[in-house]
Amino acid sequence: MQLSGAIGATVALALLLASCGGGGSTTQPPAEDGVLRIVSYDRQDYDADAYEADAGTVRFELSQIGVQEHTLLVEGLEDEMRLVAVDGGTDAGSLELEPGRYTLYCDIAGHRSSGMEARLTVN
Ligand SMILES: [Cu+2]
Repeated sequence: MQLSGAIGATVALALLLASCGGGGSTTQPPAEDGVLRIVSYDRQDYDADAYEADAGTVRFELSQIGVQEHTLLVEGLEDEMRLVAVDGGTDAGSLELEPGRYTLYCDIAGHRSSGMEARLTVN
């Protein structure tokens, strides 16, 4: 009785964590039109912790909800693309990417260190 109660509580906790948006281990694929749409929020986070795309020309679109300005860069490719989203607007760009793992981040002071970073897996 006590044991099954403990298991039930563990399952409930796992379900709660899994359903909790934003902080999980979700991987967001590109939209149907092939564009990888990324939303940034005032809580200094993107809408997913991980994204994926197909190798070749990867098209990015950064949008913003809230009042803070946010950017999107790919680590190591900062000279090739820097998207800036401000005042609810969007910014778009593209990169030629080989298969591999990349890191996306916001370069506004303090944002990356407070968690504004995400993985990008290119297949
Ligand atoms: Cu930011």
